[in-house]
Amino acid sequence: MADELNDSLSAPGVAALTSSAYRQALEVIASVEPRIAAATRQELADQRGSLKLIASENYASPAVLLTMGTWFSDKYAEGTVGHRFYAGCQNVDTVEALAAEHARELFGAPYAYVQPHSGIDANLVAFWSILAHHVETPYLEKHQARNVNELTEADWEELRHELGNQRLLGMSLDAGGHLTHGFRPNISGKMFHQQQYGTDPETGLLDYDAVRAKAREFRPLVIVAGYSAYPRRVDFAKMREIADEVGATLMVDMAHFAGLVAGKVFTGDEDPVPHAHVTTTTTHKSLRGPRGGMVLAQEEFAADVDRGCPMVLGGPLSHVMAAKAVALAEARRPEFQVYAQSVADNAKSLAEGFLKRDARLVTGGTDNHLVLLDVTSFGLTGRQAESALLDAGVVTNRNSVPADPNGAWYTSGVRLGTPALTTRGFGAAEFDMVAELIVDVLANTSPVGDSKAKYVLADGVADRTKAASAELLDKHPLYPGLDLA
Ligand code: DSN
Repeated sequence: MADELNDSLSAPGVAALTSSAYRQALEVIASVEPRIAAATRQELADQRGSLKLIASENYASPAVLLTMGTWFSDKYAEGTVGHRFYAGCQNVDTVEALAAEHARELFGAPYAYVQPHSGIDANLVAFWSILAHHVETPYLEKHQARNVNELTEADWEELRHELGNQRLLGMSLDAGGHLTHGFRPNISGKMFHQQQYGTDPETGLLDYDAVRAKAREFRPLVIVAGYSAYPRRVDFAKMREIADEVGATLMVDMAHFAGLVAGKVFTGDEDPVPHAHVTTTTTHKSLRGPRGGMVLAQEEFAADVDRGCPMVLGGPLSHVMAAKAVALAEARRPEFQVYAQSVADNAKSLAEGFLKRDARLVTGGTDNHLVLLDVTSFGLTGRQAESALLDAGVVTNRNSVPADPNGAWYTSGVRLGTPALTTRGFGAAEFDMVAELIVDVLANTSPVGDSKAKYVLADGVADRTKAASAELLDKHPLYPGLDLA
């Protein structure tokens, strides 16, 4: 059972200490703004009482959460370890160096940059460091300039034009890619000439020959691999081979599956870190850390990645870097590997639970932490399914399926992930029951007229789902022993 987080919280003394810490913290907060204290209590109650299946969410340990609430929040520390633009950063240096060391050791990465505040920040740092590496640095060298301030206005205009005319090839949003992988409305789709690769229309699987053909034709500077809603593993060795063949830099965004990499579920060709030139991630999804981002890089990109601040970032969030260090230390424990394997095993059980009840899954299954349920077989849009499930206490998010006829707002799918409930200790049998509850809700939901949003959930279904969920949730309480009363 992968509930080591709950076990450690229930250890003698720890639950009492955590309860006392939070009770007192909430009293202090209530003395200034009681409504925030009340909302904080309510959020815990809501999270405890619902089936959280959002694939990008998790529950961080109390040690991680408590680390974020300190005076490190008050410190400015622009720059890098030992090289800051502000005085008095010796303790921030300790924190940042430790977080980076844990990240390097955990992922076997030559270099780790732990300052990005989020996933999009991490991707922006990666994009600009790749541009700096391939475009800006040679340009400066050609003009014998140390930085852009030493260029003439005309040179700078030319460099700006070159920086803004590079090509990026990423996975399309409806195939499971992310907004930041070249989606037109996102800055990544505006700062690069972008093209997208999709998945095979029959199988829904990545077709490496098609990616190779597109790369040969388009000759991108950057190929982005990684996904937010693709329920399968990726062969990163093959993606690197394609990148090398066309002289591109391979950037992998492992935000969703970093926990599976850290937990050694994805190894060899499925581990992006040794294959990518630059790897980005968030720290709060399957990795189970604080909300934030991180960039890992091969040595040749380290100096450029290190310029994240001031290139695209402001002052680092030192309190969050401290919490990253704590979370990464947790992920280096052997129990984390047990957790990560359970996340993948549970996703398989969830998928099988759907398939045996005749529900339709994109790609026909999963081999990572998520399942993409095509809800059109229930006669619903993703929006209707998401809302009906929420009425029944099941928290999910609607998601496009490949070539989605309902577009990115209404969608035709619901994405479900196992990281959060696995942290609570749910196992394969419980995930089979979760599939049963979801199929029951969707089978009892009907669209209203032609609306893509309105629906009716049959009487009694929400109540019976909540009652059945409550039994599962009570068996695996969130933060057991944490008592705010
Ligand atoms: N919002 C995240 C997700 O849900 O996948 C990605 O940015």
